[in-house]
Amino acid sequence: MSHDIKSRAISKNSNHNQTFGKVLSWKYENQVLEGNSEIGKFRLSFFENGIVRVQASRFDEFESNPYSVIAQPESCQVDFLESGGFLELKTPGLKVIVNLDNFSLSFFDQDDHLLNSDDPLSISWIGSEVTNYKKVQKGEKFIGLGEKTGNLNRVGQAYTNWNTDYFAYGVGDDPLYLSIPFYLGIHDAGSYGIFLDNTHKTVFNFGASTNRFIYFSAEDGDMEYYFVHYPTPAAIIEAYTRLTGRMQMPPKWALGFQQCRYSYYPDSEVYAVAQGFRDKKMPADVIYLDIHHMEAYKVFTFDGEKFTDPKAMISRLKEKGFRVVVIMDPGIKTEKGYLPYTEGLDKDLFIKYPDGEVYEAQVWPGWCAFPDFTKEATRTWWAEKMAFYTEAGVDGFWTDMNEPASWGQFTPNLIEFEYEGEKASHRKARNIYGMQMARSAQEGAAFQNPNSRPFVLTRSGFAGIQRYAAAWTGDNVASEEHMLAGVRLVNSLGLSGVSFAGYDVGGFAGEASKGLFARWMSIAAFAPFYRAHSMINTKDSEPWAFGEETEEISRNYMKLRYKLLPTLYSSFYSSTQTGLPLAESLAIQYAQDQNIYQSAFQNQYLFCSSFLVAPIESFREICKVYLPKGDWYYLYSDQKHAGQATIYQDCPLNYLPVFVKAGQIFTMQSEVEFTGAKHDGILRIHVYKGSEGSEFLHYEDAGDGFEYLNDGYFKRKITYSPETKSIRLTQAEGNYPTDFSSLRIYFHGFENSSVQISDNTLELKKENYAFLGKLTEFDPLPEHNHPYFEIKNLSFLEIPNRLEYFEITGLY
Ligand code: NBV
Repeated sequence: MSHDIKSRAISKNSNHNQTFGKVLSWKYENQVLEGNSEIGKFRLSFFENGIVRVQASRFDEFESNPYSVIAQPESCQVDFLESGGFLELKTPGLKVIVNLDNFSLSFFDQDDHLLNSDDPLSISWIGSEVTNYKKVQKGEKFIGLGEKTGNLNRVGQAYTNWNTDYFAYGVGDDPLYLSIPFYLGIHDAGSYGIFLDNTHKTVFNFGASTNRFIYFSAEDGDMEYYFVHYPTPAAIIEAYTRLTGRMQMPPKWALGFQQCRYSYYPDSEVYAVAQGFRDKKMPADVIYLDIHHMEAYKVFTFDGEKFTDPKAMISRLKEKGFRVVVIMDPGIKTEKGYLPYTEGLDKDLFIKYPDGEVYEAQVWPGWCAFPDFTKEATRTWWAEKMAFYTEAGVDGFWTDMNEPASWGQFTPNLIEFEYEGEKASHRKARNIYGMQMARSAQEGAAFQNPNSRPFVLTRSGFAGIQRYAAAWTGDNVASEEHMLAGVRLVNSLGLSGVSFAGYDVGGFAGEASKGLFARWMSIAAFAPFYRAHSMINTKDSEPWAFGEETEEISRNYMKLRYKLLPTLYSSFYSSTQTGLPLAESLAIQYAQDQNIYQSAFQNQYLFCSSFLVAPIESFREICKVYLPKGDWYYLYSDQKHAGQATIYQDCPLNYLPVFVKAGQIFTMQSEVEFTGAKHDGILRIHVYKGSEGSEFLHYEDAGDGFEYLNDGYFKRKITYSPETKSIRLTQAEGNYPTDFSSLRIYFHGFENSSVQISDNTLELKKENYAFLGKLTEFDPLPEHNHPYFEIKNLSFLEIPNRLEYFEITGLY
């Protein structure tokens, strides 16, 4: 089947559109269809029942991305048939029809509903740029694509994937720092996902300046995409993360509050800030060292004047329950005698021009060379260098400027990268560079501290970055619109495999008002990654720096975050197993509900499956919230609302609108100062009556280390079933001795005065609580009678956690 495709393709005039053309030959074998068209070759391979990879090239060899997809094709049953001018490939979940006339593809679900089809223009090239044109289905919406600004539904917008350092970006600007060419299409007949697996600059046009088609294109390389179909968006995201991998279990401290600043120095200031949290009784776990920790911005150095004894400083911080995360920029100062530079030269680890000269550009340290993280030897070397920080006691790593950024913001395309031995120019390697730096940081952390879970935070990345790092949305701005845009960015990252994500609370550039900061702290308590950060030369921005009211509100939501740790930790664990995000755009569970795409409601999301968070500007006192199907309880009063309705909700600054989904279960613990601090040993289980039940997987482990990969965990299912009117806790699995000695179950919305456990009837301690309507003190879910604010029908009973399993019945 070998044709001289290369010469054929290149001999043509490349300035006009060149379509893939008729299929001339084909062969089907073992889940793979391969063939040739008039100008190129193609391959369709099934990875599993609901995933097919499509490749089209004008060259003899397909070109591929060695970084993103880690899954191998699984064997699955594919029925193949040829009929007329068409080929049909069908698994139990997906059918693909190839039109031999123009290589246009159509995808159907198992019931023959059309999910997606190519425009007759199908795949074509203009010069090296390759594009796939697709028809728009009835009612089709497009969501995802990772860190992209704009609306939840991306219809009418076009986006570019080209990792870019963009200080103080606008809320509609593109491209930003991190690219994930994966989106979901949702329409009347169903949903699907497409992952364009090409690291070059790519474009996704969802109907900007054209009404004929949507398309995605790559500046160079092959057309290679994965078409994913399962019956729900959740199952599609699970499948996408089977391909590109999932987050690893982070250390528990990384779920706590993190305080950053560009930059805290000297060491006395770092202590003072850390102590501030303890004095103010605001729980916190992490403090950051930004670029001023270094001598002349040279990575792997400490400024000896500002930080006289980093090791002693870090160990003192640890005594207070603080971890230190340190920034690492890729640029290495080209200074004679500076070891990382001379070693990099000697070992040939830097990015070079094609003639072998080391590429240099300016960043913080001045002229710099850039480690080639697409080369294994460089990653290993960097990982070894990280001993400098880990020996001082640093626990986490923050990879910044890894787009890579440089002054001038315009990297020459001819520079060369190793790209795992394939060699690639900047055009192909740029988008993958940041992810490979994050990978190196993760490998370094693991290499230096083999018994600790790595924590890496990255600014830049590509599809699959979730395997190596958490991501934050870069240099946002202290504005109301940025606060809401950040929520959408994080939700969109979650649709694209990145569960562990957040934004700079308070806004990096500019200065937040008191109200804005308070609201941002409240919303971010419901973000997977919870960190405040701000720019050099702005006023103090710690949560106590904005006056009493802001301090109070911040503290309330920080405490709530820590009380919710059992739920958060369990949800992180679930996300490592499923790839589903912790902050779920409503489009995941309510994709077919048109209301959720409205601009007034598109920021709403479910957090840890139970909480519907309705982010709202700080200046509003009342807001419109859309509650999808089901019933919903207002978190602070248990007031119940019927779903599929818009409600008007009071949203004074101290109460962020949050609702609990009826039928859900979540867990809480007592207040703590930091994640590792001892709580009172009672696990509070909150159950909300609903017509649909749910299952909550309670998960615990040591919070760090790798014993959990053996049997060092404690997990059990807590199920609420309205059909059997029961709550059931299964027998715990694993060998981790749970941190909780007793359980307390809170019933929300039930009318019982007693419940049955096995044969015993237990009286519920039911008080006749009254909602007094005055939200003067913040205590969602109060445990004791409270003078101003109480929850109706709140009752509890305590039972030992060691019971094999138990069931509570007779709930009504
Ligand atoms: O290292 C300084 C900053 C950092 O604080 C910020 O979070 C990064 O996004 N960094 C960018 C470099 C310069 C910003 C103006």
